[in-house]
Amino acid sequence: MEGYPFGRVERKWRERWESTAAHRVDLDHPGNKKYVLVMFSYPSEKKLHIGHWWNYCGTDIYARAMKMRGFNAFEPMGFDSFGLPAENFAVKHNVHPARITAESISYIREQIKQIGAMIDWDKEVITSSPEYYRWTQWLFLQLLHHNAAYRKQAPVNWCPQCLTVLANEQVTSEGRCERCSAMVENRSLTQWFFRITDFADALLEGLNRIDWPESTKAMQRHWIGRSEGTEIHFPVKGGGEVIRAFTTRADTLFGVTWLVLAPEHELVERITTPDRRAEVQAYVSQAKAQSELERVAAERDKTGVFTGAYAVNPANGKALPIWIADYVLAGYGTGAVMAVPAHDQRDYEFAEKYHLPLAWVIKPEDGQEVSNRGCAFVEYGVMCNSSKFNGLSSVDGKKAVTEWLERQGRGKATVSYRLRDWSVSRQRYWGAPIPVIHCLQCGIVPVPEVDLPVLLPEEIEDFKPRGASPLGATESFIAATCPNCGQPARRDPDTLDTFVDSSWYFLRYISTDDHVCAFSPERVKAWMPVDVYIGGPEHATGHLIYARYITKFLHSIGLLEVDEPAVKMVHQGIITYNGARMSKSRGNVVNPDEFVERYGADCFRLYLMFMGDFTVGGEWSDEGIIGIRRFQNRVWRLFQDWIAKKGKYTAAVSEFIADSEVNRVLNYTIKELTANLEQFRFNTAISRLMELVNALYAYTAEPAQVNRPFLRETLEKFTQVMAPLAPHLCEELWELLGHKDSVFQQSWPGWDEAALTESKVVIAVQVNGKLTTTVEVVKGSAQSIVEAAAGQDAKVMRRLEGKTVVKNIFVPDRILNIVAQ
Ligand code: ANZ
Ligand code: ZN
Repeated sequence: MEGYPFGRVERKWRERWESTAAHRVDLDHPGNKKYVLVMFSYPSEKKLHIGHWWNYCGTDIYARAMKMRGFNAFEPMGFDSFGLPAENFAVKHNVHPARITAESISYIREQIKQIGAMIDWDKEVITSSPEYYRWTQWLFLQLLHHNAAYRKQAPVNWCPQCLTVLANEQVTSEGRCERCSAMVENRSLTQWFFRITDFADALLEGLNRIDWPESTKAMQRHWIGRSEGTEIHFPVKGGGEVIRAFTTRADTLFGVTWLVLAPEHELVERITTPDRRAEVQAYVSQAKAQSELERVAAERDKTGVFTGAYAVNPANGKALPIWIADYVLAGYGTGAVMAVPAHDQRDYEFAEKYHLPLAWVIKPEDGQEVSNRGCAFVEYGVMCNSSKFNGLSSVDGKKAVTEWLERQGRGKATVSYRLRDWSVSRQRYWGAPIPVIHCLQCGIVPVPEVDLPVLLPEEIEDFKPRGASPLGATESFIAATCPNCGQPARRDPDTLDTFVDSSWYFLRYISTDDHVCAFSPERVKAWMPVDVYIGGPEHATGHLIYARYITKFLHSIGLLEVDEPAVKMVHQGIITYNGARMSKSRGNVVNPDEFVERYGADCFRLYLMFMGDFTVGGEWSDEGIIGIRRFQNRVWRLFQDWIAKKGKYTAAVSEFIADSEVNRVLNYTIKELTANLEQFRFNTAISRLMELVNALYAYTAEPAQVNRPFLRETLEKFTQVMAPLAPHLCEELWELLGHKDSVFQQSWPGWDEAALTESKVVIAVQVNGKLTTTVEVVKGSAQSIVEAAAGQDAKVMRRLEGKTVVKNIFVPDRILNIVAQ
């Protein structure tokens, strides 16, 4: 028999969906809404890769299942088309980014349509379109008006290859540029920042309320890095200056034997004595050239230089030499550290190297001697050599010392964070222009909202990066009039980082028809938060922190009711090929188009999802898809058989239906799929469907026992639960069953819990009327199954020796009588 004609069927249903606007979501009638968001893609390549397919398939299966379960499921799609990925691609091919982006988007959009996903394209968002970035600029202005955006000179990450500043979140743990892998440098530049640090505690607290993978929450907690401690004031000898050091171990205050400042610390120049100046200056300039990650690497040899100055320990009046060392970071704590070599391993090694003194002030609770073991004792213990604090535990001691300092105005309890403000300006062409004007008289003047968008000029001599923004050299863009005083002024030459664009796109999806607001108040009220967000864990400390921050910011100024963007987060797994992650650099990528062409979209969907658990991933194999094609053909044949043979089946409802094996498998399948699809366990869902198909083949093998109404109902339910996984095929099957409407308009079938138990019966087997043996089978088993069981029985075989079976008389669930001569 001919196989499943996927080409014709898939084309037909895609056209039908389009002509009937089947995927249209009425945002003004949210009903039982389910906002299913998948991370949109950078159209930096002209093609979708397997990873996109994996992601979009899983998302669509979930959304379709939710729709059938009565939710108003919204599954939008868009393109994150501004920023480095798209621009670097354009630079490489020497084409204008606007052109290459437009081409990529129209190509990729068609590819996504091939997936057969339930996307409402009316709600498409393209971050590089003026209709969108107008609102990104508006968002920037909100931040500016609320003092959450500011401009300052600061040490920043500089990528020497992308020729732009990067946020800390865009530097890998090896200190490389996330986009091009070049080693990131440190530069001091005037840049725009968003005060994400104001929300550090809110970002931590919110993690307790959202259903996100624990690993991602842990990464965010670590990235924010909240640390409770004490700020201690150390007066500098012979001057009015005070060094404030941040410590988490105030209990070790009596063990401080020197202080260390970050090379960038503002006091360095003022306190350095003339004889030390040359050495200190040389050290400062080499330290500044290194990235933070290099500076704090644990395995690195610690270096430093003495400034010639001394400070006083407020606890015991001892003089403390002041050093500078590059492992102390200017941006963490206060940029100054009290060194306690006896109880901090880094300080211990530093003391050995530079022959600095050491004082033991914490001993283990068991009184063991630790001063002779050749390393610092870093654990908590009991205070000693600490005057009136002796005998206090570290925990109590930290509190007591802090309170004692507070009473004298020499310190205070404080909290430090690892998180830094988000650097958002980029010296690149392909982004949203920063909507401010620099005026000699008025300073920084925001562009009035009515003048938005500040259009990115398409006609530009050279868009390529050169170290300063190419817009700065485009006079027609940069020359402006100050909105405040009317004098000639200049626009800001930088553009916004692509992560600003993607920090709020989920709000625009529900408001693409709104030309007055970035997002409509009623819509966000009805649709936010996102119910399930699907995307990669690699965004844990980048996009996913930014999106949470912007949501919290908008909440804080009263524009959003919610303060978290997504209730639940699902990370997709990784697809490997020959054991390695698929990547262009490894040359082991598979082009999805080829397979879709050869096997159809549904087959490809099923195959991908069958490869492994959605959140884990799987290993690609070219052959594996053939097995799925066979399964699809088996399904197809089952329905063709139904059409051909249904006339032969009995029309009566048999009393054995409720007990039949196929009924049990059917109910089990529905129950399992209900849970599996909700939990993104698509691979197990497909296995269950395969089992049901096997059971149906066994059942229909004997037309005489087939009950027509029951089989029809079973085929219908099968089609319904398979539909989210293979939408084109199941629409066709639904039609084959005689329906005129779409299978996606049906409500999800329920299951009968009572039918799930596999009940066994004992059947008497007679040979020529004489009881010969008994066999135990599943209740409702077909005659053929009982015959097979009986045929293997030794006693039956002996009785039948030398005889031929004439006929079998079968009473279901009771007797099999074999008549033999
Ligand atoms: C004295 C001390 C004694 C420390 C001791 C530790 C152990 P977390 O937990 O990560 O917050 N520190 C403070 N500011 C620093 C900076 N800007 N650059 C590098 N190191 C800095 O770490 C806090 C500890 O890291 C602080 O506590 C300080 O060293 C150091 F037995 O102070 B401690
Ligand atoms: Zn002005």
